Amino acid sequence: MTIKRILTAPDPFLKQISNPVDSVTKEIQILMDDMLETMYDAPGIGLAAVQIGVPLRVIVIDIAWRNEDGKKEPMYFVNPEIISTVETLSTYEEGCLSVPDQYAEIDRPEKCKVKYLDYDGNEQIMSAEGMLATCIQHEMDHLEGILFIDHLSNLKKNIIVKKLIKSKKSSSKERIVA
Ligand code: GNR
Ligand code: NI
Repeated sequence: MTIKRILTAPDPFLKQISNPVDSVTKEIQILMDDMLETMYDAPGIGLAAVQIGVPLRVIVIDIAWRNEDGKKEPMYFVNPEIISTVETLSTYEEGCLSVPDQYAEIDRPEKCKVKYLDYDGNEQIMSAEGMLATCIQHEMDHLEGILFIDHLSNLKKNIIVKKLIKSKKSSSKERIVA
């Protein structure tokens, strides 16, 4: 397994729409293994393939592993589709590995039902709520080229994007000095 570099905004690569996977081959399973290792290393609770430079409709999530017991419960979603949501919204403070060190409260449907292929290529339907529902929707957004900051006002979004550009510039200077 390999830890990959995570792309960060405003990289235009993150804006593309990811392509469906034909079938869950060994190659796709290796991609999912690498995504999971990259996510645990980051550390994060979810990752979309496009974040490591692969524009395919593949997501990994583990909302359990950062709890006290640290038990890993990885979930794999290939070609996920949200088939229903409830009208009630819930608010979570979201962050994103592609928007480092920035957080904002985002409203999303509190429950969703998602259809997908699992690690073995079998079709599954899962009902999600709470943090898992939020995370699934955050990752589904990545597949459409959408970041959580795209849900904010232009004013708030611009402030964050400027900070990201500034911190990218200073970290590239550090590399030259080093
Ligand atoms: O690690 C992550 N935490 C998180 C917190 C609240 C809502 C969504 C997330 S997903 C994020 C990892 C990430 O960027 N996935 O795309
Ligand atoms: Ni993200």
